[in-house]
Amino acid sequence: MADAGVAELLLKKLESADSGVDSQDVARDLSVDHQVIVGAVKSLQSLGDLISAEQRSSKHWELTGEGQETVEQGSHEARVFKAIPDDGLPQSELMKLPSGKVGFSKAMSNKWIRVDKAHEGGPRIFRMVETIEDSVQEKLVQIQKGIADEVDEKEKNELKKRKLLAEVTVKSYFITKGPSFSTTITKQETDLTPEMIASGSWKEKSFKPYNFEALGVTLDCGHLHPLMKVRTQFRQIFLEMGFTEMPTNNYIESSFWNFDSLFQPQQHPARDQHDTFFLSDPAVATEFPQDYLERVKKVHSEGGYGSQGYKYDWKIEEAKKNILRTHTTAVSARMLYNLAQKPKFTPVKYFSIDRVFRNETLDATHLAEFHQIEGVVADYGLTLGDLMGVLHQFFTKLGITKLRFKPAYNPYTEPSMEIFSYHEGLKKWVEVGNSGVFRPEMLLPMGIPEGVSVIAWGLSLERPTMIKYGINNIRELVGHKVNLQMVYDGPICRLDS
Ligand code: FB9
Repeated sequence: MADAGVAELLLKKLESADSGVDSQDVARDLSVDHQVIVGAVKSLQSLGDLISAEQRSSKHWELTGEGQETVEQGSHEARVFKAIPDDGLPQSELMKLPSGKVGFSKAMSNKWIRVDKAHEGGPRIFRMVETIEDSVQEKLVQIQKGIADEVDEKEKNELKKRKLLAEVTVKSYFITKGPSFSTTITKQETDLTPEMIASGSWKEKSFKPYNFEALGVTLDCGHLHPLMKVRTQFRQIFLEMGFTEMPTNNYIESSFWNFDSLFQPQQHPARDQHDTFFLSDPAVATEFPQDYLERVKKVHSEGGYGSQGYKYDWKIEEAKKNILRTHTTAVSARMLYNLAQKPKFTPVKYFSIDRVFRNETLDATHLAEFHQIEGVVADYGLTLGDLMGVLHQFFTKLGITKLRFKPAYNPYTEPSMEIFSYHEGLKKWVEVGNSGVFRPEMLLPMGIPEGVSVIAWGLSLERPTMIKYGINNIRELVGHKVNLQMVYDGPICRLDS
């Protein structure tokens, strides 16, 4: 039966009804599935106010399959009673009957049967009464006839426990005439054509109302990964703050720029295999600014610029080793060195957001690589207060306003601070980054002028992304196990709300 036909039949039933009709009743009258009537209701509602439909649900009792079998064959206990001849039945035989186990215990509790355990040949079952009244079957017959009210709730629940009866919730619509009720369905136009306007025929036509709730057609197009959406937001924040993006398109870095230029000693644990990925080919870098390299060697091994240095035998072989960069601070070092080569120092604000690699223990929130976000400001006379100020400005744009700073240690910054923010959801302070003032032993060998200080901070891209997108395991965000549907469905990112 076509939906349009069903819809018109529904309207005709409604016309003759006193108040309204129930969709379940209509489905029964028309011998169609209830969902067909629901479809007709929805299509009539989309045409305007022809009908009103109010969802309701009702409960009623229905016999289960076993309940139906009991109506036809009697209860299990009645079938057991009827199976016992006058001279009794071995218990072992009785238990083989389909109703044996359930019927035996019920018949015993009804005192319909007894067991003679001393009987020769083994326990034997005998009837205790001449006739029985199968009340279970009688109640189910009453319920089946629709006179369930004569069976009290306690008895119904008893039958429900025996899985002979089930309480079924039925959802339906109570349908009434709408303000624009009509038994005929006029086709609704979806387009206003030039012909309609010219002829004036539009005046007699009804137009389908706009559905402003309709979702746009999903385009079969590319999709940005959530990390890239959040990166764009962070990039926007830095650009608004007047920062310039650093060129980070070199995952491979020499140990010199990644560690030595940052005054990180060659025996520092972060520089060995268990923390860093070393390249086998090309294993070493060969081009360095020689004069600068000599100054780095000297400040590590002998000190200088007011520093006593680390007093160890600095080796060029260590510095030449190629690695996957462990932080984007290596790029910051290159940028600051280039800045120092210019004839005149000018204050700068740099930022970077790119991948870094660490040979670390993997867990639900840490992989061997992540995206580091880094901000750097170089100017005369910058202080820790300036660093705190720029951090408040930066994190406020993320919607993070309550910050606390905790003294920390980095090989290349002094002082250093871990950055904490109060998480309203978790009701606790969580680490949101690290920061510090680059050491003179890093800046002065580059040629950065005395009096210029450089403040910097860093955080990861993955942590805020996981929080904003409600992802608990980093493997759901990046890696070969990512469900691409998550990428397709991911909403745009707004970091400040
Ligand atoms: O990102 C981190 N946490 C974070 C950041 C933002 C955020 O936003 C909320 C939604 C609004 C939430 C959380 N952290 C730094 C803190 C922790 O996640 C930490 O466990 C993991 N850290 C990474 C390094 O772990 C090996 C995050 C990563 C990190 C840490 C330090 C730096 C960069 C990244 C740095 C630096 C630095 C310091 C001085 C000078 C220059 C750079």
